[in-house]
Amino acid sequence: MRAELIIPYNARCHKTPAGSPRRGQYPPHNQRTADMIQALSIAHLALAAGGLGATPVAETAAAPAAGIIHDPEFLILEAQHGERWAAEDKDLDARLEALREKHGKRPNIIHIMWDDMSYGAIGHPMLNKVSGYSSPNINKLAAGGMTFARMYSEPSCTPTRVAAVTGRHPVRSGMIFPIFPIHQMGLPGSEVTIAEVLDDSYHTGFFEKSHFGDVEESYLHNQGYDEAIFTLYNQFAGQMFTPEAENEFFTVGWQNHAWDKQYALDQDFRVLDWLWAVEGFEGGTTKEISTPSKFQEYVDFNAMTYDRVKGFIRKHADDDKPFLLDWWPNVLEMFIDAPQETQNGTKSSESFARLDRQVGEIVSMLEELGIADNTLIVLMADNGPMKEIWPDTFPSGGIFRGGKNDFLEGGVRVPAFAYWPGVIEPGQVVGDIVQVTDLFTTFARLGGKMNAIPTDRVIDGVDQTALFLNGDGHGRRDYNFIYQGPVLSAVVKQQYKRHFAGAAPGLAGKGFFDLYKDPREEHPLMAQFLWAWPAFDHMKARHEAMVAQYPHTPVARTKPYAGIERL
Ligand SMILES: [Ca+2]
Ligand SMILES: [Ca+2]
Repeated sequence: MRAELIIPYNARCHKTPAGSPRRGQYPPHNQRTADMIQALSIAHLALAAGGLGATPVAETAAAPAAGIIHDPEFLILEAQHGERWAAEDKDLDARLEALREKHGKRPNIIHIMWDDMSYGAIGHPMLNKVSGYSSPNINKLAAGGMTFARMYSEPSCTPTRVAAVTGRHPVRSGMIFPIFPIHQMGLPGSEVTIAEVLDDSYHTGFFEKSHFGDVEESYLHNQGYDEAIFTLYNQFAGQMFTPEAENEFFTVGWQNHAWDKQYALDQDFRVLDWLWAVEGFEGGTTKEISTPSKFQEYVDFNAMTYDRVKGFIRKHADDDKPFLLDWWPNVLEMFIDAPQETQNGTKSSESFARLDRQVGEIVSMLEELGIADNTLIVLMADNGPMKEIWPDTFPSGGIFRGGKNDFLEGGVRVPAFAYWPGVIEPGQVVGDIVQVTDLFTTFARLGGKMNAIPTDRVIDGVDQTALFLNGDGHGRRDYNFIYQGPVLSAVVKQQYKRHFAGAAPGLAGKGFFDLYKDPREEHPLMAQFLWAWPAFDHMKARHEAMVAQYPHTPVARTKPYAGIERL
């Protein structure tokens, strides 16, 4: 089946591109600029011909993005802004080159991403006060760098993490839900991670929580990272599959004494021989490092990986090659045995006090090593708060409605900051939309490896270097597709959002929101948004046409724990 690209139609314009529209298509006689017609026609012809190949798009794309297959929504923006972006990119390249000359290498990149936090929970002293705790070190970074007002994650752990390292919505690789022991699945080897893109240009290290699964091809050192010490699953498996958790009713039926042997015929239903964290080096062996049988072992693993994070920075600080450090810590500790240090007192806020201190230590260390001004730090949560463990979670609600796994803003609008002294101007709050996939593309650009991004698949991540370096209003996307698992549940465009989940067929239904007027998505509208009904329909149709052209690939499923030397 041929995919159809629905091109925006603007009746005020009468210019027609070469060629006449095919049946079933909207006539492409749009546009505000001749470029737009040209780019969309090329995109459309390429789609109709059976593939949106690298060559035709390259002719119209801004140089740094050449060859990358983007969602049609980006092509529409590029057609309208490509000329301006190309000029801006030239300037950005000159600035990045000047930095490279100054420091003798491209920038180090540190991506710190933790779990399950509500928007506004950190980074702002007033909002700290609202919840009765403080994050002084991250607040300082926010004040000295950039706060993202519209950073979108995916709605849960595994999906966001996959999006960050592959630059693709996780639905495209079948990584659509959090993976637990023993799911026997993981990130397919065919996905190209940011570590594979940066390859030999960077030292690449991955530390602490991957959540990418338990099959061999998903191990991070098999996905391009030089050095990786990481959990196959999440921070709950590490502390909830313990006697302490069963005693506290956080876990039911896991411990051997808990279940009725008399009637349990299937002795293999509960798989107890599992494995949590491993260590590996690219091309080397994989070793089990920790599978906690009690809570303290979980704490010890986290402390050990933090030491390894600092060791990784020290080891590569003076090297000719820059480094990419993905430190995705297990923050939450459910059995803290220490004096309460926040007024909030939840396990989430008490645990986060430790990460805030560690972030402060990392920044001090970069300063002492003299590499702070050649290091970009991006800090963010991976999704909204986990309401299921209330009151141990960060305050749910807050500015947005919803939490982890919701397509509501509360599930996917996360606290996020970037810090790069001397490059990112201090004290900025940017309102441009950023999606977590954009980090992949932006890091590739900063690393000088845009040409290593695969061109045989859709890349959702947009290069946001201009936003990082030039600030508010210089972002390159005004849209976001919000998936829950395999379902496209909502679409955001500019300040508007449409819920597709739960909509009855046949009418648009009351599913439109103005996020400025109604950030909590409490007042669904329809009549006021009749103008936007077709526009959102077309966005979704174009996106799905591209999926038909580049179908999703399945998650990797095979025997778990292959190649691991057990403890
Ligand atoms: Ca999470
Ligand atoms: Ca790979």
